[in-house]
Amino acid sequence: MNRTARVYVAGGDTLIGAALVERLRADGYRNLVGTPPDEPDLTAAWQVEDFFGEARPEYVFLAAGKSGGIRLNQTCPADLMLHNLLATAHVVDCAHRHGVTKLLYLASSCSYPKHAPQPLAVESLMTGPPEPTNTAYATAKLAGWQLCDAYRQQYGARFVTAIPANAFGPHDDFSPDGGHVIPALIRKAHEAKVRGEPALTVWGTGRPRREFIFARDVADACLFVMRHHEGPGPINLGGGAELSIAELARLVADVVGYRGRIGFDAARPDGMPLKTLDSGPLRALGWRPSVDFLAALAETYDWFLRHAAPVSHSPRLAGGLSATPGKPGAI
Ligand code: GFB
Repeated sequence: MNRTARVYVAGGDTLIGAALVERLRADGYRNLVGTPPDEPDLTAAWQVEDFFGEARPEYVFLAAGKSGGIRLNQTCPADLMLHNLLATAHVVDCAHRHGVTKLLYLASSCSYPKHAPQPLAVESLMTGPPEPTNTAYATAKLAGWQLCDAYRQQYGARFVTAIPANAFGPHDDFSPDGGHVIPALIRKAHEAKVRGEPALTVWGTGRPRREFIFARDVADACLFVMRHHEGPGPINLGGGAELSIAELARLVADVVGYRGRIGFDAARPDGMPLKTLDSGPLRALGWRPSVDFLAALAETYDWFLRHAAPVSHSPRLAGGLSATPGKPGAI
């Protein structure tokens, strides 16, 4: 993939998509097409068709598709599944018909069977049901993987699939209800600190364990996979930072500077008890994550403060004035 190639990051405004656009620009890729705000509505087939006809991308990173944390998966399974199925089908089919050289599709670790052996190896995909809290989204991501493989089988398309661990970083969704655990806890710990609350409540028992990967490392791994992995079969992108939710909550509180008590709401779902990836194949190809986990948490908090923190959290404005007229204390 040379630096003059026309490269399209589908979902350039997503957590991983934004990191990919930043990385490609930093690496001197001058012909990025369809970057926000010029991206078509991927749920509208005619818009995707027109875009591919005009922009004629040679390489595609398919990072598009709505996603969210455990709660959003429970409250909006139809939205998440439909958006991912439509966006993926439209981009993969257009990529084929418009002669894209290579496409990298980003699936999700929640597609693994809930009780598969750990760390999760790609051979265990579709050997059992996924975690019930995210079955719809997980199924859409499995369909995306199978669709890429089907185009490979029928047309010899160089469409490969990568499965990242739980990603986090700048451009994440910091909404306390819909976001993933790291951005949600950063927001909650920050708000608890600003309001001087004695305790921070974490969902679930705190016992589940997750492997996390920083978005910038995911972008780095995606470029590596685009250059060095041809499949068949998907490849895991593990970040190597594995810890319990209770340990994570303590680290986030430290990074944010929250000194209060941490409590657990066991009435909330834990989801998968353990979710770690077997990244042996990627390591064997020579890729390793490079960003230290604690430094990545601190950078993510800093990004939150500069881009997503409620303005009303400055002590002078608390309790009344807001950035959005008529909506007290909201952004
Ligand atoms: O990040 P998260 O929503 O994703 O939750 P999953 C991880 C763990 O953190 C769960 C706990 O055990 C949650 O109960 N947790 C504690 C919290 N406090 C919070 C909080 O304030 N917000 C959130 N969100 N979690 C997702 C899938 O599963 O993984 C998605 O639902 C996607 O579809 C994503 O695949 C990568 O790891 O449980």
